[in-house]
Amino acid sequence: MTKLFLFIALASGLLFAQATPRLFEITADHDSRYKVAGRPNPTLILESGERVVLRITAIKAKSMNRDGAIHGFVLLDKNGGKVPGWMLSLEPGTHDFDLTAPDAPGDYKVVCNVICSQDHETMHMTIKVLPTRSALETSR
Ligand SMILES: [Cu+2]
Repeated sequence: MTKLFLFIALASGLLFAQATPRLFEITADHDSRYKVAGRPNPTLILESGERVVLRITAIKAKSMNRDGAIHGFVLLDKNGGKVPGWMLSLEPGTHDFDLTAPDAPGDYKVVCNVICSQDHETMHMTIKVLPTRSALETSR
């Protein structure tokens, strides 16, 4: 009886659990560049509203840090507005960040907001947000 109850609880838990978020490995590197594991360019392609985990390894660049952060990771929309929940302070080492992609499809830019070296101003990456598959299907 207890086992049956446990089975039902587990099965319904699985049904209602969200799909495991995709994991992306990113380096905020010593040369003031973002690098995405397995990709030639620092670009991520996400679906609108998708939950993701970014596993970011931050390695100190030449210059300063701010309150222990050696790089930043701030997502901006096409008007330069900061996307809520995407203002990360990167401390040395590897940390996981649970994030949700913006709902509005389009091209977003990640910038570093810690003056990490003389190359800080060019520390960028791109996040492309695509409409969800279900949205694509209903718009056909
Ligand atoms: Cu930086």
